[in-house]
Amino acid sequence: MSEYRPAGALATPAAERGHAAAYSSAHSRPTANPQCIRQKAFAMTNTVFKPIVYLLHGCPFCMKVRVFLLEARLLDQVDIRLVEQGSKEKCQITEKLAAHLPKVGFPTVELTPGQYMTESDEIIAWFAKGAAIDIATLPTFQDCVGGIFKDHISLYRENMRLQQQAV
Ligand SMILES: N[C@@H](CCC(=O)N[C@@H](CS)C(=O)NCC(=O)O)C(=O)O
Repeated sequence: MSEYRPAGALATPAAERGHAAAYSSAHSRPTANPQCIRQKAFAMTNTVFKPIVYLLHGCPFCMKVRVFLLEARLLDQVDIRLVEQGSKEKCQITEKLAAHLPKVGFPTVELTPGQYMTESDEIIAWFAKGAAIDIATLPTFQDCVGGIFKDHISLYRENMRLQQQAV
């Protein structure tokens, strides 16, 4: 499993970014000059992939991940895709994720292109490790996990059990 590195750590050094930007404005048309081709490839391969975080509205496990990202100040390092239960978008995303996962669930994160992780606690641990954050030092997250999320999750599980008994 590759490690998460905050986007700032992955970004191209400023001097190189400037070089790439200068190149793209000065050489917007294709050219056969090998030096230009090398520079163009450099510019194209240095885009930063933001992990894609798939969340389901109202899901307590998804909210736990979101509160962690918020308090850890990592929200701008990820691309959040929030879907509604029963929506067409949820069906499309579930279909897309099913090609990569034995069982689709929310939250799910595409960590790097084609590499997926489910399970809220593992997702949180992966981001925390990559950003060198000790989750014990996040008071709002800890308060939620020990309080409202715990209650919400046990109600959610009880509701699921009751629904299964009813069929
Ligand atoms: N153990 C998982 C539980 C995740 C879970 O049960 N998510 C529910 C939503 S709250 C889910 O994905 N249900 C399937 C669905 O709605 O399609 C975690 O911690 O991430």
